[in-house]
Amino acid sequence: SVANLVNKFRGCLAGGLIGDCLGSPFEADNPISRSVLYNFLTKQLEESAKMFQMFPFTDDTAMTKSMAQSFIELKRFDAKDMAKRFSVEYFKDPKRGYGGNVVDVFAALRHTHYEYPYEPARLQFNGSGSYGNGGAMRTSPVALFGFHLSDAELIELATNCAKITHSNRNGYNGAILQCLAIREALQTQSSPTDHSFDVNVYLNSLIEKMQKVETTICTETDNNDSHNKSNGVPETPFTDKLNKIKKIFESQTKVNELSGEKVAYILGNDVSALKSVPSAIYSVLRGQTPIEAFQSTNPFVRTLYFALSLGGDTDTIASMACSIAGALYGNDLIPNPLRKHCEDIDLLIKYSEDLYDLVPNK
Ligand code: 8NA
Ligand code: MG
Ligand code: MG
Ligand code: MG
Repeated sequence: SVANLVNKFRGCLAGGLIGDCLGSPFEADNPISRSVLYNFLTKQLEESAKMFQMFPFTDDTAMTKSMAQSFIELKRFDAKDMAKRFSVEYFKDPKRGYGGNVVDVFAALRHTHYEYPYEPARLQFNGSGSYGNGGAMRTSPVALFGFHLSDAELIELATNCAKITHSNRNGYNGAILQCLAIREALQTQSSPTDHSFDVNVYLNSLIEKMQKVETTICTETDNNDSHNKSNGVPETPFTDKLNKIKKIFESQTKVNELSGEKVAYILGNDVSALKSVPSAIYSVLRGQTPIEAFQSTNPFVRTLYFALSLGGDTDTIASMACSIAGALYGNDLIPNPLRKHCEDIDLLIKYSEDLYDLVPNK
């Protein structure tokens, strides 16, 4: 059993919202100005602000909310219901900064009355499917709803949820990795005094699981395996990135040397899942030790700072990083001022508690 699991559930959805809302003003800044970022985050952490500027959420949270609502109302996974919620939400409120092509999936889903929830995504990009990070960015409700599932069951659920919009192997494998990273965080007990945890144990567990995912080839459902094999050996791009991260964290000197800009160069910071999910995970691990450019003793704040400092797809990378960090450290470690800046924070907290109530045998 995990101590204070409900606090971790709250931290996960609150963290994801905070990363999205506070990351979106920097989206596409490449590289991001260090002084602008320093001043921005310092201001949002101000306890005694007279007025808390409200930052709207973007597509990341809009889709996360639809996923959570579907699980909470049906108490099970239903692809048609989820597809319908994505699409209805998009047409109700389209200006949330959705990805350039995923909007075609929403239109096709509506056109076919959600009868074939996986078909439109399969047809994207001439049949190769989207490898964007849109499947990964919204996966936190899967990790919460599926908290009690076996790895195999959780992976299957994450895959089926992602494939409603992302049928490319790297698109849904990114969602699987993000989902596993959150579940692992929920199961990790950080120290109650200094919030430390064993980075190596955490990474090794993810590497072992992801290697299994990437070397197991599914046949009929996967429309792009042929693009991802050389000489019959499946490519393992996510596992390779995790191993790269592991190498970096073997030396604290190396970790201290690497600025956000350098990490973005090594791991990526764009809208593809492959070049954003590992970067989010890196940011969480980086939050374990002090950051010279932004002095904070709070590992959640350090994670947020570092994720933003990567530049590029900042809302999505910060959202994914902070949902993992929130799941690790719990809601109580998230500074109150940060949440006060975010649209719909109370609703996301409510959803996290509703999802917690659905976990059996706690
Ligand atoms: P998506 O499926 O439209 O993918 C996003 C983009 O990735 C596409 O528009 C393509 O440019 C590219 N792409 C994906 N798959 C392929 C492929 N097989 N071949 C060639 N190019 C490909 O949408 P998504 O849901 O994955 O996107 C999520 C991202 O979009 C998030 O960062 C989210 O915040 C949003 N976003 C919006 C803006 C904006 O200002 N509108 C900017 C960046 C990101
Ligand atoms: Mg967004
Ligand atoms: Mg189904
Ligand atoms: Mg984004």
